[in-house]
Amino acid sequence: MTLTGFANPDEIRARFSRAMSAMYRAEVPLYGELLTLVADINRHALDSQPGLAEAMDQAGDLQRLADERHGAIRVGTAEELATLARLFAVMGMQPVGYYDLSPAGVPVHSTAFRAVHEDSLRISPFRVFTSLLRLELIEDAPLRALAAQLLASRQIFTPRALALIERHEQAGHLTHSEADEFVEQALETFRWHRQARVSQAQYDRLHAQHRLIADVVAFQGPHINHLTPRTLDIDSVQAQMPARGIAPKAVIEGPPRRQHAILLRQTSFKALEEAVVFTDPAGTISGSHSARFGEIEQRGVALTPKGRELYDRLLGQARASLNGVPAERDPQGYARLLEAAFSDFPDDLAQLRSQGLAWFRYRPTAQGLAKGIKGYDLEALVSDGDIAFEPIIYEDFLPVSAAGIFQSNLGGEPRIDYGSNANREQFEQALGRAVIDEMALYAQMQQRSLEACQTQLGGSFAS
Ligand code: OOG
Ligand code: NI
Repeated sequence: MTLTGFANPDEIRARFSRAMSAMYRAEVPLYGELLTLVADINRHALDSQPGLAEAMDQAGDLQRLADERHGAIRVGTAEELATLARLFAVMGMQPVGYYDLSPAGVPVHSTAFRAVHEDSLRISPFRVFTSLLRLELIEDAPLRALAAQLLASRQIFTPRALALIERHEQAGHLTHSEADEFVEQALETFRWHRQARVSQAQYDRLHAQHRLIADVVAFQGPHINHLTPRTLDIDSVQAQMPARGIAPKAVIEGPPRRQHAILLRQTSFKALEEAVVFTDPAGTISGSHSARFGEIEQRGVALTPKGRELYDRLLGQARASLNGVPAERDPQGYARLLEAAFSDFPDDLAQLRSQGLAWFRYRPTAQGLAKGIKGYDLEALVSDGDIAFEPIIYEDFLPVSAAGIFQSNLGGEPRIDYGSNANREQFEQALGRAVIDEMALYAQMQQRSLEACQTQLGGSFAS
């Protein structure tokens, strides 16, 4: 606790993330099993790869690892989304990026709430992938009306949570005891509700339109649908999951395995078929709903727009060479296609840097500090060993991967063709503000590290 009377937003976020994890662990026991597996494998990776722990420690990436996770929720209305943005702001989380999932047959668009500054990310990188249901993509008008009416009549925030959000906006901070209460109250929004707000018949109609619509509309709130720990070796976790009673999806989403991880690799598993109670008289009718799942991810270096373009192109190439056969049918074959396509992507930090494909954080070495250099150019300082560089970790998500995660957890139902309906403007209007461009954030991080080098070494250098 600090000496001031006010709670630090980064601390509130760290505590909220821990509280969410404890709640999800109690609700979804398989998540606890997954955490144990990931911790074992991370420890093994750190023990067996010389230099890894030190490199991660240097980058400020080691301390946050055990506590690192993202979650996901889905909301139904503009007001719910805008209020969530205000709730996350109390914890120093802002909306970053816009993701359109409609091309994958999922009627939502999304953003990720997260901290944006490296100092805050080091304290807690907790992120929440947040999707807004797009009722306008549902063609069945009576069903659309039912969904709209159900959404209009629910309140997903507790009165006290709303009061504390307002308090934070007016005062600019919360006291420690208000922050304690805020964490407790905010958590209520993400809790699972066994009692549905619809009859069995209504649930069936919503579900028949799209499982996701039933999930968003039929319940009291946007239950957290997964929490994802970060692993240092996703292939080992994937291989060891079955022995722990966890059946992962067949294919790891994202780039192939590499010497130097780029962006994000993810795999998920279906966690639960949950008992629910419908509103039919006397609550006699009960059924089940499956929404909540587990996921793991491995994060690597963030790519520049040029690197991202190359990634998108090579991924597209690998997928095109599947010739329409689902990757799940031959995971090994797909892994080979992916590796072949990505042989065109340099797998060497110096190359990634010199070709401008990835973002890096720079810092003066002991040698550089001892010399106290002035006026050299950055490349000379790097090649002389006066300045070192390390990868900036990717903090965001990937739309193609997210679509794969959505699809595998929605089950094998036929895909609805919503076409491509990106509408960032409409999303931002609902959100009540613009989303932040993630590339600008990475560029700022890199730039701040260069400026810190200049301050520490004395003088300035051309970059
Ligand atoms: C979100 C799916 C996307 C990820 O990590 O890409 C996602 C959802 O199912 O609500 O979590
Ligand atoms: Ni996820």
